[in-house]
Amino acid sequence: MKLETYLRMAGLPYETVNDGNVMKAPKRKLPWIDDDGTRVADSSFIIDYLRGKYGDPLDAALSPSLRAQGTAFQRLFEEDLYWAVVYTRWADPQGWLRTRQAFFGALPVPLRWVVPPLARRGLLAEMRGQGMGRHSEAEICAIGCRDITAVADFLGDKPYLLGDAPSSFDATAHAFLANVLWAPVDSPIRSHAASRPTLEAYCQRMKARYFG
Ligand SMILES: N[C@@H](CCC(=O)N[C@@H](CS)C(=O)NCC(=O)O)C(=O)O
Repeated sequence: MKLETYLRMAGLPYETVNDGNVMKAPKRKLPWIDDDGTRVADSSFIIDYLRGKYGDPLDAALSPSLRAQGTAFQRLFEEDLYWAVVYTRWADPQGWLRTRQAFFGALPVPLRWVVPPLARRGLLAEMRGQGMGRHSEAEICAIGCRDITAVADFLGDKPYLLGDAPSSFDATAHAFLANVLWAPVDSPIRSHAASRPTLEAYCQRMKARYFG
């Protein structure tokens, strides 16, 4: 969603191929792109590549200070809130029911029975390796809620994360906030995000502008 948001923000045409097959991906993670035969993996490296090839219509005018703030919030989303969201989707039993259906519901039997527990085991092991998986549910939700508070306080009444104009950092912010707010997985993190109406308004603004 981050990359699709960026592509729309930058006005770059694209076609999504959503076969969910990470084994074809250069780094065994999604997303990756094929641009006229050039394969690039990882959303941030893809955006760097696209900037280099097609120009930088979004961030060219950002001051170093704004860039630094954008980078710090990007890390908050991608390296911290990410793992709290992984917990709500893959570890929490109610969230897992939703995730299993959404990710694996279309698989034929017996894959539909065999693959989900293996994938879940892998995600739980990654969570533990990263460190988030060692915390209690209450602690993980407290971490996620603190991230949400920081984003909402920083966004304030601004239309976009860094001010009046959208920047590439909004691609990350929109992707993560909309996923917390709108994916059908209930959690204290989601309730906390919903309690800050500027976040919903921000996601609606981005959706109307780029996914209208
Ligand atoms: N830093 C990477 C993160 C990519 C990532 O975590 N992708 C997940 C889906 S959201 C994935 O492909 N997971 C499959 C796996 O780990 O096997 C990026 O922004 O592209």
